[in-house]
Amino acid sequence: MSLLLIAPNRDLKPLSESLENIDPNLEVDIWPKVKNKDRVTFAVAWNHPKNVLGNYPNLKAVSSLGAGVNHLLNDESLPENVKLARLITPSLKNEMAEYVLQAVLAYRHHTTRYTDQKREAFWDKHKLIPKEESVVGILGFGEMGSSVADLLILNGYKVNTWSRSKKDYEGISSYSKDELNEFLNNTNILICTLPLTVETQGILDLELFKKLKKPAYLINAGRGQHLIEEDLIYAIDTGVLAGAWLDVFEEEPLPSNHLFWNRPKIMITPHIAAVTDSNEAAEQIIENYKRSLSGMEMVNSVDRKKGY
Ligand code: NDP
Ligand code: OXD
Repeated sequence: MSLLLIAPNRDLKPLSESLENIDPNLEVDIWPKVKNKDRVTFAVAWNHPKNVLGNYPNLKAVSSLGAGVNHLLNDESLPENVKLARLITPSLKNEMAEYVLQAVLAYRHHTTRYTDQKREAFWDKHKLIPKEESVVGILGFGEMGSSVADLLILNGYKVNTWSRSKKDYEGISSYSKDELNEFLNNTNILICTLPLTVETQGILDLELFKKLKKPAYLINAGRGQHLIEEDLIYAIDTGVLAGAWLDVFEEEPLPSNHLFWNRPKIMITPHIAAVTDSNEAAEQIIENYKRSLSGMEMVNSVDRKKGY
């Protein structure tokens, strides 16, 4: 039996070392070097080549190397009976919360504007965006969204959340799927931590931005395909949005000639909001590997029908 790691363009050495430290008897292959494909029963995948997972006839389960699973569900070669899981670790949740908090603070305190001014040796003051005009709305209240909410509540923000089902959670105003308009009308700073599914693809469009309370700002840490990119540019140019902070893009790496690079009101980070820690990941991978062999339900398993 062997465990296969497939993540081209990613250094998998720290993860394979962590796996070996926990279980020296584990047989680990790193794609594309696979000793015997019939022995592979479990795979860990991130941005894997299309349809490669169908090459392993005895595959029982696949874990994403991150929290998102859209790359796994898009693989048409993956048989229906293969179980899916994802990695959720304490550091992933903390990093996401801190990432979003810094974006909220940078927007309110004009940090990127001052960075631009420094480059030009230009002294100009801007009014802090008051907390009353900084009501936060989080699209998606799962592992990431709830971690973001906790830290923002701790920092004194009013927090609205939107999820498929309504939540009973202290310190937030929860809106369910059919209450999207009300949620938007009460939100200034919109944060996307949704999974990418057929239902959520393209959700961040001009019509949605127009429904936000003014001033309005967007932070997208979900997936690039949530956003209609040309709508964002139009919304910023016409004052519908004051700006945006983006970690994820339709095409990654973001092409060097992309319009976003030259927009001062758009902040760009290279998909680093929360990055899986190898040690934490290894423990969860081994746990799920063992569970998959014994037919037990995996930790952080994915509902293939729901798409997350
Ligand atoms: P979860 O599965 O824990 O939570 C998903 C949330 O979205 C749930 O609250 C769910 O509602 C809600 N949701 C899903 N579909 C809909 C819908 N159609 N309408 C309304 N609400 C919906 O996911 P995570 O929080 O763990 O992760 C979310 C995403 O964040 C990942 O899929 C990934 O794309 C992204 N991510 C990005 C990272 C980065 O570095 N940029 C790092 C980690 C994650 P309900 O609770 O009712 O089911
Ligand atoms: C993830 C990510 O899904 O890094 O974990 O985007």
